[in-house]
Amino acid sequence: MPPPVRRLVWIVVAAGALALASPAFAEDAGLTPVDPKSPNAEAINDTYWMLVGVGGVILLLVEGALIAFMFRYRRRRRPVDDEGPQIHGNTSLEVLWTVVPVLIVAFVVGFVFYKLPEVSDFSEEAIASPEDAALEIEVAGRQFYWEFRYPDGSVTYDTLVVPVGRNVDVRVTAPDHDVIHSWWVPALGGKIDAVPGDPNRTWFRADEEGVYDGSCGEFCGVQHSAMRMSVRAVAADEYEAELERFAGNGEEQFTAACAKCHNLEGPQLIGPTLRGNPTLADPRALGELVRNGRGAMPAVGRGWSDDQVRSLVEYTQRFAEGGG
Ligand code: HEC
Ligand SMILES: [Cu+2]
Repeated sequence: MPPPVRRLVWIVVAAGALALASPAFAEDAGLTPVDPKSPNAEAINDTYWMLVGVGGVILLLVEGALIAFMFRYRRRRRPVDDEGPQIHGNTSLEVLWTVVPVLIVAFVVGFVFYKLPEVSDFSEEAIASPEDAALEIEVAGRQFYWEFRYPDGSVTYDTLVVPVGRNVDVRVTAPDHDVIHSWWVPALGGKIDAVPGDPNRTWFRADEEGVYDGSCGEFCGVQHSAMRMSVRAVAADEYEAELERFAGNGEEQFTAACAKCHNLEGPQLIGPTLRGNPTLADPRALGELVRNGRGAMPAVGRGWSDDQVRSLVEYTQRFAEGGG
């Protein structure tokens, strides 16, 4: 090889090694999906591994043949302008390389369509009694937090509490004045967009107790990266108590809806540091501010009920005086 080509080869090899090293050393090796903990996530995971398998076999065959042919048919001492044998047509080979890819594609498509219903709908037949009925949750993606409404009217922020082993019917939307977000809890299934005015629907059933992390999967503004959430799957008999712990909890509400832009103490984030601000103790002024926004502050609480403003003030009023 002439020296410039050799140098180029080394640069490509070194860059490739560096590029692969970062995912390899990432926390969870970076390349594989998280362990699925819900039937729909399992179906997605099965599809992923099927594609990795099919793609991997094709990669090995094609690259293996390429490398083998490079050695087998290299020039050796033949002159550069030596012509190889001229071959015209080979019917059985041509039929083979047409039929085999068609079969592979048919297999991939068939597999995906077989798994698809599991990803998108929960099976109503699995619901034997009213207690097994799906828990319907209204999810609103908002700048820059998640608001969860439960059948009993409870509201939680950035934390969704569910009983383990029960179907959860997730109705995902965003308020009309908001932007598009995307619901995404990898261990509990795929992404689904939260579109203003156009509700979407997905589901999950947590197989194990635990806390499953998720985040907004659609760039939605300045604090998009802070728009994280978690699903807490708890034993059925602890569900009520756990929901009560989070529902209407002003501290959770502040952390989700306000703290992404405001410190109570310390440096200014997107908005001013809030300790000592008298608005924090004034339900009318604070309600007015969060429902309408001001200047660069979006209307993070547009549509909030009086109860929601009250739970927030109950928590924030202690910071209005600079003490606390
Ligand atoms: C997306 C970022 C963001 C979020 C979320 C946010 N704010 Fe703000 N906030 C701001 C900005 C920016 C300002 C400065 C507004 C201006 O331009 O006057 C501000 C101003 C304020 C002020 C001071 C108003 C004044 O003039 O005294 C208060 C109080 C306040 N926010 C409370 C809250 C509360 C409570 C929440 C949660 C319900 C919240 N903010 C959520 C960005 C945000
Ligand atoms: Cu978002």
